[in-house]
Amino acid sequence: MTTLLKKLENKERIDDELAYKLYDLDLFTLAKYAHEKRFSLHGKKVYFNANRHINPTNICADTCKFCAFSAHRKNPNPYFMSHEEIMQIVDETIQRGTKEVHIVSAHNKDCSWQWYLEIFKMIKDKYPQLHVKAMTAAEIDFLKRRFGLEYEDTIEKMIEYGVDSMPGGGAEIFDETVRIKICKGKVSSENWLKIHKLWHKKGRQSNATMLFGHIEQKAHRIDHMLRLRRLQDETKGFNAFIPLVWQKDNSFLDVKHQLDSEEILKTIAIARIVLDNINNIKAYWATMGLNLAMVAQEFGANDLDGTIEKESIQSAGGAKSARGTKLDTFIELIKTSNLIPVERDSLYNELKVYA
Ligand code: V47
Repeated sequence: MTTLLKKLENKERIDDELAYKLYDLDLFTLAKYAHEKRFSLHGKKVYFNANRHINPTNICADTCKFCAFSAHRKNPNPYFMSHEEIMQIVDETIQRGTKEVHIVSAHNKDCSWQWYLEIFKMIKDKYPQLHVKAMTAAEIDFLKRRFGLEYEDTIEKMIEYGVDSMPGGGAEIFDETVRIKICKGKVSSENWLKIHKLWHKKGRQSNATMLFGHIEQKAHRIDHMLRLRRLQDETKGFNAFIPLVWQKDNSFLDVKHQLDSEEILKTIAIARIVLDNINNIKAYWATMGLNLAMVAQEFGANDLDGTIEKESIQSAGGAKSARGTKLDTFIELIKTSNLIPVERDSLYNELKVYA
C-alpha cells in the first residue's frame, strides 16, 4: 500500500498490478488524488452539452441480459422509426439549440446499412453544423454479423455520409467471463477495441463506456480501464470515459442490489486516476442522478454529459432520466456549487463559459 500511496503522492502512473489495489483505499484518499488530477486538467470547470438522444429502433437480434430497452417480454413495445420521424425530431431539437444528435439503435435485422446511411446524409445535408455522434462498435459489429460488412468499409462509409464521432456504447465489461454471462454473442471485447482503433486511425474521436454494478467484480472494472488505457496510449482517440451505473429494473439478470453512492464515487475517482491519458471523465447524470453527478465533480469527474431531451435506454431500467435536463438546470447547479459551467461541443471545444 505504501508504494501505491507514494506513487499517488508523486503523481506517477499507477502500473497495472498496483491499479488492482486502488479499491482497497478509502473514498476520501482516492478523492484527494482524483480531484488533484481533475483540477490540474480542468480547474473548476464543469462541462456539458446541448444534445438530443435518438434511438431509432428497440427491436434487437441480440439478447443482452442487462438490457431493459430492447423489445422483449418485459418491454413489449417494439418500434422502428421512419426517416421522416427522425427528421421531425431533428428539426424540432435544432430549434431548441441542440448541437449534437447521439443516435444509437438496437440491432434490428430489418435495418439495412443503406437505411442508416440515408438518415446520416439527410441530417448532414440539412444541418451541416450539427454534430452526428452515431454507430456504437456493437452496431458496427452487428452489421458484419448480419450483412458481412467489414469494419473498415463500414467506417469509410460512416465518414463519407457524415458521422462525426462514435459514442462509447457496447463496451459493457471487457472481461470475457463476465461478458459471456451478460451479453453473449454481441461484439467481443477484442473487436470493440479493434473498431475504435480503426476509427481513431482515421483521425476521428470516440468515447468509451463501462457498465458496472451488475455481476462484475471490482477487478473486472480495473481490467476494463487498463485495456482502455493501453489503447489510448497507442491512439489518443478517446475523448471521454463514461462509467454507466447499471439500472436493474426489467432486466434478465438476477441481481437485486443497486450500487451505493460510495461505490459509484470510488469508481469515478479510480477512473480519473487510472485513465491518466483520457482527458474527460463523465458523471453521466442519467445513470446516477443529477445530485450525485454534481458531487462526482469533486471526486474526479469534469463533465455531466448533456440535456439528452429523451432518454430511453437507462430509463427503461428504472432511471429517472426519460425527459432529459434543461441547460439552465446544469448552469444553476454548477454555479451554486461554486464551480464554473461550460457549455462545450461534442469534441470538448468550449462554446460558452458562464463565469
Ligand atoms: O452500451 C444498457 C448501457 C449503453 C442499461 O458516448 C445501460 O457519450 C445502465 O453508451 N442501465 C448505451 N446502462 C449508452 C451509451 C452512452 C450514454 C451516454 C453517453 C455516451 C457517449 C454513451 O447503455 C449500452 C449499455 O452499456 N445500458 N442498459 C441499464 N439498464
